[in-house]
Amino acid sequence: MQVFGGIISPFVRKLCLVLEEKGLPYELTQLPPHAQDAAFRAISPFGKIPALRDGDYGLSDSSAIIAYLEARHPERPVLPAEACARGRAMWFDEFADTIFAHSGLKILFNRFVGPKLLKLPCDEALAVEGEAELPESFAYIESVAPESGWLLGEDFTLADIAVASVFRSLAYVGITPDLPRTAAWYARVGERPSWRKIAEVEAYRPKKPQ
Ligand SMILES: N[C@@H](CCC(=O)N[C@@H](CS)C(=O)NCC(=O)O)C(=O)O
Repeated sequence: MQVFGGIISPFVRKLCLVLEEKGLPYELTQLPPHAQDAAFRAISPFGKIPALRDGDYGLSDSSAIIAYLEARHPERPVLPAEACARGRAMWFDEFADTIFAHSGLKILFNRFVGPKLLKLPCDEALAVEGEAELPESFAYIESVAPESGWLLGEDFTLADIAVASVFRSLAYVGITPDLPRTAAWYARVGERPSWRKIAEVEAYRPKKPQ
């Protein structure tokens, strides 16, 4: 399998963490959104990252891809089978992507990815807007963060992966979880072998040719 997208994206990281948790081999081709790579564009109609190629099959959108992987490789699940828990897992995924990351990316893009990586002008007003929105997400996460274990109980699931992945992206702009239950849960996530593996990928920066 081949994953397209830069690991700094919470959605790309989420997908890679799911692949690691499932023990599925894959190759990561790091590229930015809208990259003019033909193999990538063939499977990401709007140029968004991530996208996945699996043999003849191609798909974009992290949540769609994870639903596909879960159906194709149900062993070592990241989604619970029980109906209420499955619904909650999808809720956390949706919350992470469309509320938490929606605010966080305003900051990440305008203070880091845009100006530092893509050499694009920064919209500081949008970053400030994201900063004003984030406390609501932080308060919500703190209200559901468990004293021990994971967001859905005993099993580590997509719920934990999706929310933690947004926090990891926010670290690029100096934002870390500081509410106590959230910080303790996030530290536990950081001990997962899957997380450590992705942290190594994320720490590696290929040198530019001289
Ligand atoms: N819901 C999508 C979101 C993907 C997404 O928006 N990725 C960003 C990068 S973090 C992107 O490609 N942005 C470019 C764009 O929106 O045109 C997913 O989960 O994959």
